[in-house]
Amino acid sequence: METTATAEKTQEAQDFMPINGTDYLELYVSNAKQAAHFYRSAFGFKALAYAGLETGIKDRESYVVVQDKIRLVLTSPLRSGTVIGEHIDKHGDGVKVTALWVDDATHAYNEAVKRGAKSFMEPNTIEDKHGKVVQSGIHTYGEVVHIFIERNDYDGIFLPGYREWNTEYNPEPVGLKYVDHMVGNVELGDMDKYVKFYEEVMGFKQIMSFDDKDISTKYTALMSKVMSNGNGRIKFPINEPAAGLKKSQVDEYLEFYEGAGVQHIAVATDNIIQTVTDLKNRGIEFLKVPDTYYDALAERVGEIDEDIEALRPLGILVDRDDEGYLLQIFTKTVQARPTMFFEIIQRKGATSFGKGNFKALFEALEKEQELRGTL
Ligand code: TYF
Ligand code: FE
Repeated sequence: METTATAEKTQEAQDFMPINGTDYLELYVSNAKQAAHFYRSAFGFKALAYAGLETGIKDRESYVVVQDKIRLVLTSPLRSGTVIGEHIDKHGDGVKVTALWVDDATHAYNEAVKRGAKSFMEPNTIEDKHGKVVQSGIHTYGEVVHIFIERNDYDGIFLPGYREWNTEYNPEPVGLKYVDHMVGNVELGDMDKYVKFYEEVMGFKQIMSFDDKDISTKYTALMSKVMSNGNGRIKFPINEPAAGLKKSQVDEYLEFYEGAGVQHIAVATDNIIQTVTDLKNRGIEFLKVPDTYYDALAERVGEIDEDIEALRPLGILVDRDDEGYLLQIFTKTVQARPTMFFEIIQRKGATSFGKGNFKALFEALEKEQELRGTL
């Protein structure tokens, strides 16, 4: 009994910042109305909520779309000279907020700030007739922020301040379930600073690391460390460019985003063949690896449930680790600048990130860079 209680206490003490999952991701974009249409039409999200002129907000407009556990907030300014407008002018469209669902947003904030986090938003309560939400926020790499959302006393559609967004146009979902991980690109030399940030300020642990020996092609080199919270629901790999022959994909991102930011959002499906088929039919473009990748696949990954000949035309990649295997594929970048993209991932036991695919993937990325003349 004694030991159990002590073990629980230790566990609790270690996880001073329990997080239930990703609450929402907010993107600052130049045309939220059209972006929302894209995420509904092409990515299978449904209209959920709206805030803007019709809810009494004068300077910005937000559309919220949802697919299973994934919520995206798409926000644009409604006039010049706003903070959001400045963000878009500098970075183009991109992720501003990673909101984390917690049971106590005041506690999360106090613990983080006590440990050195820079405050973005002090704890405050927002309310409507559906209840109340406590929110708070801290800065992370670049201009990205983490907002803590405490919503245990709220049963509204999204957040106070938003109204339901009713529309008859809601294309079929494509089977996206939840955010598996979200990757940040940081400037050369900054990786360890942010590893330390996630360890010390948020109580995360480094669960994996890749260096330029694992991930180098003829041109690209990068280093990556994967940070995870206690229950594993939040995984934030961090990439840093490493010296390579030419400009790496991380360098290209940093140049066009004009600083550190979110590089890719990996979303999980439990039927990647169907999901990718649907996404392709709706015009989403994916990176393509050479056909020879599939000739060597069976030998590399062994027995898998899927027919390799079904994966080949879709360009779905496979990798195996000690615990199982995973299937993954990467979209081309999804906005004007060659910055953010999506990963579609299906895990069949594997908890890793597809190290065995890095070489083929980065060579495919370099082909895109070559077309842009940025390699
Ligand atoms: O999240 C990951 O680590 C994998 C692989 O620029 C990856 O999705 C790593 C870096 C990168 C693209 C993909
Ligand atoms: Fe990934």
